[in-house]
Amino acid sequence: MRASYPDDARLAVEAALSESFLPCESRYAGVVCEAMRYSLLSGGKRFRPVLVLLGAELVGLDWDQVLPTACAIEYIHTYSLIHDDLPAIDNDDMRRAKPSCHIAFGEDVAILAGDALFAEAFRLIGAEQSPDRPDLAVRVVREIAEASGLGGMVGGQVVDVLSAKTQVDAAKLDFIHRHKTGKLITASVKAGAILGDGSEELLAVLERYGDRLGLAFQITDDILDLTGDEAVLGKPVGSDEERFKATFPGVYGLEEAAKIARAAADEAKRSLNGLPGDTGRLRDMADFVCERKR
Ligand code: GRG
Repeated sequence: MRASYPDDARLAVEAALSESFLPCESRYAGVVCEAMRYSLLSGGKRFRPVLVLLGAELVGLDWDQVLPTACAIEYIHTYSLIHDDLPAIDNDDMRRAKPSCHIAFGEDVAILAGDALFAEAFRLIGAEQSPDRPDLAVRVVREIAEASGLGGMVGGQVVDVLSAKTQVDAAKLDFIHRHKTGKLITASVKAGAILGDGSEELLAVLERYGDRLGLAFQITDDILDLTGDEAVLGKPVGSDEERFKATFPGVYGLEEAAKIARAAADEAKRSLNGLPGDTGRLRDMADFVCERKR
Protein backbone atom coordinates (compact mmCIF):
# COMPACT_ATOMS: atom_id res chain seq x y z
CA MET A 1 0.00 0.00 0.00
CA ARG A 2 1.34 3.45 -0.88
CA ALA A 3 1.27 5.87 2.02
CA SER A 4 -0.67 9.03 1.30
CA TYR A 5 1.16 12.36 1.50
CA PRO A 6 -0.74 15.40 2.81
CA ASP A 7 -0.75 17.35 -0.44
CA ASP A 8 -3.27 19.86 0.91
CA ALA A 9 -0.75 20.86 3.60
CA ARG A 10 2.09 20.89 1.06
CA LEU A 11 0.13 23.25 -1.22
CA ALA A 12 -0.65 25.56 1.72
CA VAL A 13 3.08 25.70 2.47
CA GLU A 14 3.93 26.29 -1.19
CA ALA A 15 1.56 29.26 -1.39
CA ALA A 16 2.82 30.72 1.90
CA LEU A 17 6.45 30.34 0.82
CA SER A 18 6.03 32.36 -2.35
CA GLU A 19 4.05 35.03 -0.48
CA SER A 20 6.55 35.13 2.38
CA PHE A 21 9.26 36.39 0.12
CA LEU A 22 9.94 40.06 -0.42
CA PRO A 23 10.25 41.21 -4.04
CA CYS A 24 13.83 41.21 -5.27
CA GLU A 25 13.69 44.27 -7.56
CA SER A 26 15.61 47.47 -6.88
CA ARG A 27 17.75 46.08 -4.12
CA TYR A 28 21.51 46.30 -3.99
CA ALA A 29 21.54 42.67 -2.89
CA GLY A 30 19.14 41.66 -5.66
CA VAL A 31 21.22 38.82 -7.00
CA VAL A 32 21.40 37.16 -3.58
CA CYS A 33 17.66 37.59 -3.26
CA GLU A 34 17.20 35.92 -6.68
CA ALA A 35 19.40 33.03 -5.57
CA MET A 36 17.39 32.60 -2.37
CA ARG A 37 14.15 32.57 -4.35
CA TYR A 38 15.60 30.18 -6.94
CA SER A 39 16.48 27.58 -4.31
CA LEU A 40 13.51 28.09 -2.05
CA LEU A 41 10.84 27.95 -4.74
CA SER A 42 12.22 25.04 -6.72
CA GLY A 43 9.96 22.28 -5.51
CA GLY A 44 10.85 19.81 -2.83
CA LYS A 45 8.52 17.77 -0.72
CA ARG A 46 8.15 20.45 1.96
CA PHE A 47 8.34 17.60 4.44
CA ARG A 48 9.43 19.70 7.45
CA PRO A 49 6.90 22.56 7.08
CA VAL A 50 4.14 20.01 6.48
CA LEU A 51 5.11 18.47 9.83
CA VAL A 52 4.73 21.90 11.45
CA LEU A 53 1.15 22.02 10.13
CA LEU A 54 0.39 18.47 11.30
CA GLY A 55 1.83 19.21 14.76
CA ALA A 56 -0.41 22.29 14.92
CA GLU A 57 -3.49 20.22 13.97
CA LEU A 58 -2.89 18.06 17.05
CA VAL A 59 -3.41 21.04 19.36
CA GLY A 60 -6.34 22.46 17.40
CA LEU A 61 -4.53 25.30 15.63
CA ASP A 62 -5.38 26.30 12.07
CA TRP A 63 -2.57 26.03 9.56
CA ASP A 64 -2.46 29.75 8.92
CA GLN A 65 -1.60 30.27 12.59
CA VAL A 66 1.74 28.49 12.12
CA LEU A 67 2.68 29.23 8.52
CA PRO A 68 5.43 31.78 9.38
CA THR A 69 7.23 29.10 11.39
CA ALA A 70 6.58 26.45 8.73
CA CYS A 71 8.15 28.75 6.10
CA ALA A 72 11.04 29.63 8.41
CA ILE A 73 11.95 25.96 8.81
CA GLU A 74 11.88 25.47 5.03
CA TYR A 75 14.20 28.50 4.72
CA ILE A 76 16.65 26.78 7.07
CA HIS A 77 16.34 23.46 5.24
CA THR A 78 16.98 25.26 1.93
CA TYR A 79 20.05 27.02 3.36
CA SER A 80 21.41 23.62 4.46
CA LEU A 81 20.89 22.18 0.96
CA ILE A 82 22.62 25.15 -0.71
CA HIS A 83 25.64 24.88 1.58
CA ASP A 84 25.65 21.08 1.43
CA ASP A 85 25.92 21.21 -2.38
CA LEU A 86 28.96 23.55 -2.35
CA PRO A 87 32.27 22.23 -3.72
CA ALA A 88 33.81 22.36 -0.21
CA ILE A 89 31.12 20.02 1.14
CA ASP A 90 29.33 17.56 -1.20
CA ASN A 91 30.07 19.25 -4.53
CA ASP A 92 26.70 18.43 -6.09
CA ASP A 93 25.81 20.13 -9.37
CA MET A 94 22.12 19.25 -9.36
CA ARG A 95 19.40 19.73 -6.77
CA ARG A 96 15.66 19.26 -7.20
CA ALA A 97 16.21 18.61 -10.93
CA LYS A 98 17.84 22.01 -11.45
CA PRO A 99 21.44 23.26 -11.35
CA SER A 100 22.48 23.74 -7.71
CA CYS A 101 22.50 27.28 -6.38
CA HIS A 102 26.28 27.71 -6.76
CA ILE A 103 26.15 26.41 -10.35
CA ALA A 104 23.40 28.89 -11.23
CA PHE A 105 24.73 31.90 -9.28
CA GLY A 106 28.36 31.20 -8.33
CA GLU A 107 29.82 30.06 -5.03
CA ASP A 108 30.05 33.51 -3.49
CA VAL A 109 26.38 34.29 -4.05
CA ALA A 110 25.31 30.78 -3.00
CA ILE A 111 27.15 31.05 0.33
CA LEU A 112 25.52 34.42 1.01
CA ALA A 113 22.08 33.19 -0.09
CA GLY A 114 22.34 30.34 2.45
CA ASP A 115 23.48 32.72 5.18
CA ALA A 116 20.65 35.13 4.41
CA LEU A 117 18.01 32.37 4.38
CA PHE A 118 19.14 31.31 7.85
CA ALA A 119 18.80 34.86 9.18
CA GLU A 120 15.53 35.52 7.32
CA ALA A 121 14.03 32.44 8.96
CA PHE A 122 14.32 34.02 12.39
CA ARG A 123 13.23 37.43 11.09
CA LEU A 124 10.06 35.82 9.76
CA ILE A 125 9.22 34.23 13.12
CA GLY A 126 10.03 37.42 15.01
CA ALA A 127 7.96 39.57 12.66
CA GLU A 128 4.94 37.37 12.05
CA GLN A 129 4.61 34.45 14.41
CA SER A 130 2.08 34.59 17.30
CA PRO A 131 2.18 38.34 18.05
CA ASP A 132 -0.27 37.72 20.91
CA ARG A 133 1.93 35.03 22.46
CA PRO A 134 5.54 36.22 22.12
CA ASP A 135 6.52 33.66 24.79
CA LEU A 136 5.54 30.84 22.44
CA ALA A 137 7.33 32.45 19.50
CA VAL A 138 10.50 32.73 21.61
CA ARG A 139 10.22 29.09 22.64
CA VAL A 140 9.92 28.08 19.00
CA VAL A 141 12.96 30.17 18.10
CA ARG A 142 14.95 28.37 20.77
CA GLU A 143 13.74 24.95 19.61
CA ILE A 144 14.63 25.66 15.98
CA ALA A 145 17.99 27.28 16.80
CA GLU A 146 19.00 24.29 18.92
CA ALA A 147 17.93 21.88 16.19
CA SER A 148 19.88 23.78 13.52
CA GLY A 149 23.10 24.51 15.36
CA LEU A 150 25.88 22.65 17.07
CA GLY A 151 23.52 20.39 19.01
CA GLY A 152 21.60 19.54 15.85
CA MET A 153 21.98 19.81 12.09
CA VAL A 154 25.39 21.51 11.94
CA GLY A 155 26.76 19.27 14.72
CA GLY A 156 25.71 16.16 12.81
CA GLN A 157 26.99 17.54 9.52
CA VAL A 158 30.41 18.33 11.02
CA VAL A 159 30.82 14.73 12.19
CA ASP A 160 29.57 13.51 8.80
CA VAL A 161 32.02 15.66 6.84
CA LEU A 162 34.98 14.85 9.08
CA SER A 163 34.16 11.12 9.07
CA ALA A 164 34.23 10.69 5.28
CA LYS A 165 36.90 8.17 4.23
CA THR A 166 37.17 6.86 7.81
CA GLN A 167 35.74 3.76 9.45
CA VAL A 168 32.50 4.81 11.13
CA ASP A 169 30.90 2.52 13.70
CA ALA A 170 27.16 2.06 14.13
CA ALA A 171 26.92 4.42 17.13
CA LYS A 172 28.62 7.29 15.31
CA LEU A 173 26.49 6.75 12.22
CA ASP A 174 23.36 6.84 14.38
CA PHE A 175 24.59 10.13 15.88
CA ILE A 176 25.22 11.66 12.44
CA HIS A 177 21.80 10.79 11.07
CA ARG A 178 19.83 11.75 14.15
CA HIS A 179 21.57 15.13 14.30
CA LYS A 180 22.12 16.26 10.72
CA THR A 181 18.61 15.25 9.65
CA GLY A 182 16.61 14.15 12.69
CA LYS A 183 16.84 17.25 14.85
CA LEU A 184 15.24 19.66 12.37
CA ILE A 185 12.50 17.14 11.59
CA THR A 186 11.82 16.76 15.31
CA ALA A 187 11.78 20.54 15.83
CA SER A 188 9.29 20.85 12.97
CA VAL A 189 6.61 18.63 14.42
CA LYS A 190 7.19 20.03 17.93
CA ALA A 191 7.03 23.64 16.71
CA GLY A 192 3.40 23.30 15.61
CA ALA A 193 2.45 21.91 19.00
CA ILE A 194 4.52 24.48 20.94
CA LEU A 195 2.69 27.31 19.16
CA GLY A 196 -0.60 25.85 20.37
CA ASP A 197 0.77 25.71 23.92
CA GLY A 198 0.83 21.90 23.84
CA SER A 199 1.54 20.08 27.10
CA GLU A 200 5.03 18.90 28.09
CA GLU A 201 3.73 15.31 27.80
CA LEU A 202 2.69 15.90 24.21
CA LEU A 203 6.03 17.54 23.38
CA ALA A 204 7.88 14.54 24.84
CA VAL A 205 5.85 12.19 22.63
CA LEU A 206 6.58 14.33 19.57
CA GLU A 207 10.28 14.41 20.46
CA ARG A 208 10.34 10.61 20.33
CA TYR A 209 8.21 10.52 17.18
CA GLY A 210 10.45 13.05 15.40
CA ASP A 211 13.65 11.31 16.41
CA ARG A 212 12.49 7.97 15.01
CA LEU A 213 10.95 9.57 11.92
CA GLY A 214 14.14 11.53 11.22
CA LEU A 215 16.29 8.44 11.48
CA ALA A 216 14.02 6.52 9.09
CA PHE A 217 14.03 9.52 6.72
CA GLN A 218 17.83 9.70 6.50
CA ILE A 219 18.30 5.92 6.17
CA THR A 220 15.84 5.99 3.25
CA ASP A 221 17.85 8.87 1.82
CA ASP A 222 20.98 6.68 1.97
CA ILE A 223 19.10 3.82 0.29
CA LEU A 224 17.77 6.10 -2.47
CA ASP A 225 21.30 7.33 -3.12
CA LEU A 226 22.13 3.74 -4.09
CA THR A 227 18.94 2.48 -5.66
CA GLY A 228 16.91 5.56 -6.61
CA ASP A 229 15.94 6.85 -10.04
CA GLU A 230 17.92 10.00 -10.89
CA ALA A 231 15.03 11.46 -12.88
CA VAL A 232 12.68 11.10 -9.90
CA LEU A 233 15.24 12.19 -7.31
CA GLY A 234 16.32 15.23 -9.31
CA LYS A 235 20.00 14.60 -8.47
CA PRO A 236 22.62 12.00 -9.34
CA VAL A 237 22.72 8.71 -7.43
CA GLY A 238 25.85 7.03 -6.11
CA SER A 239 27.34 10.21 -4.67
CA ASP A 240 27.68 8.82 -1.11
CA GLU A 241 29.80 5.91 -2.33
CA GLU A 242 31.86 8.20 -4.55
CA ARG A 243 32.68 10.36 -1.53
CA PHE A 244 33.18 7.45 0.87
CA LYS A 245 30.38 8.75 3.07
CA ALA A 246 29.19 6.79 6.10
CA THR A 247 25.75 5.35 5.33
CA PHE A 248 23.40 2.73 6.75
CA PRO A 249 23.59 0.51 3.64
CA GLY A 250 27.38 0.84 3.83
CA VAL A 251 27.48 -0.41 7.42
CA TYR A 252 24.53 -2.86 7.44
CA GLY A 253 23.88 -3.73 3.79
CA LEU A 254 20.83 -2.61 1.79
CA GLU A 255 18.33 -5.15 3.07
CA GLU A 256 19.15 -4.68 6.74
CA ALA A 257 19.22 -0.88 6.36
CA ALA A 258 15.68 -0.99 4.93
CA LYS A 259 14.57 -3.11 7.90
CA ILE A 260 16.10 -0.65 10.37
CA ALA A 261 14.32 2.24 8.63
CA ARG A 262 11.01 0.36 8.77
CA ALA A 263 11.51 -0.45 12.46
CA ALA A 264 12.28 3.20 13.26
CA ALA A 265 9.16 4.33 11.36
CA ASP A 266 7.06 1.77 13.25
CA GLU A 267 8.48 3.03 16.54
CA ALA A 268 7.55 6.56 15.47
CA LYS A 269 3.97 5.40 14.92
CA ARG A 270 3.88 3.48 18.20
CA SER A 271 5.05 6.52 20.12
CA LEU A 272 1.77 8.22 19.16
CA ASN A 273 -0.36 5.49 20.77
CA GLY A 274 -2.54 6.88 23.51
CA LEU A 275 -2.47 10.47 22.27
CA PRO A 276 -5.90 12.05 22.09
CA GLY A 277 -7.02 13.38 18.71
CA ASP A 278 -6.43 12.18 15.20
CA THR A 279 -2.83 11.09 14.68
CA GLY A 280 -3.57 9.38 11.35
CA ARG A 281 -1.70 11.91 9.21
CA LEU A 282 1.42 11.71 11.37
CA ARG A 283 1.28 7.91 11.08
CA ASP A 284 0.97 8.23 7.30
CA MET A 285 4.12 10.38 7.31
CA ALA A 286 6.02 7.52 8.96
CA ASP A 287 4.90 5.13 6.22
CA PHE A 288 5.74 7.74 3.60
CA VAL A 289 9.37 8.06 4.71
CA CYS A 290 9.95 4.34 4.10
CA GLU A 291 8.07 4.20 0.80
CA ARG A 292 9.24 7.46 -0.73
CA LYS A 293 11.00 7.43 -4.10
CA ARG A 294 12.35 10.99 -3.86
C1 GRG B 1 28.06 22.62 8.59
C2 GRG B 1 29.65 21.39 7.09
C3 GRG B 1 28.40 22.18 7.23
C4 GRG B 1 27.63 22.45 6.13
C5 GRG B 1 26.41 23.25 6.13
C6 GRG B 1 24.23 22.26 7.82
C7 GRG B 1 24.47 21.77 6.44
C8 GRG B 1 25.29 22.56 5.48
C9 GRG B 1 23.95 20.65 5.99
C10 GRG B 1 23.10 19.74 6.82
C11 GRG B 1 23.07 18.38 6.24
C12 GRG B 1 21.86 18.15 5.42
C13 GRG B 1 21.80 18.77 4.07
C14 GRG B 1 20.89 17.38 5.93
C15 GRG B 1 19.64 17.07 5.22
C16 GRG B 1 19.72 15.75 4.55
C17 GRG B 1 18.57 15.48 3.65
C18 GRG B 1 17.87 14.20 3.84
C19 GRG B 1 18.21 16.32 2.68
C20 GRG B 1 17.10 16.11 1.71
O1 GRG B 1 15.88 16.52 2.28
P1 GRG B 1 14.51 16.32 1.49
O2 GRG B 1 14.44 14.91 0.98
O3 GRG B 1 14.70 17.30 0.26
O4 GRG B 1 13.40 16.75 2.37
P2 GRG B 1 13.59 18.14 -0.53
O5 GRG B 1 14.26 18.52 -1.81
O6 GRG B 1 12.37 17.29 -0.73
O7 GRG B 1 13.30 19.34 0.32
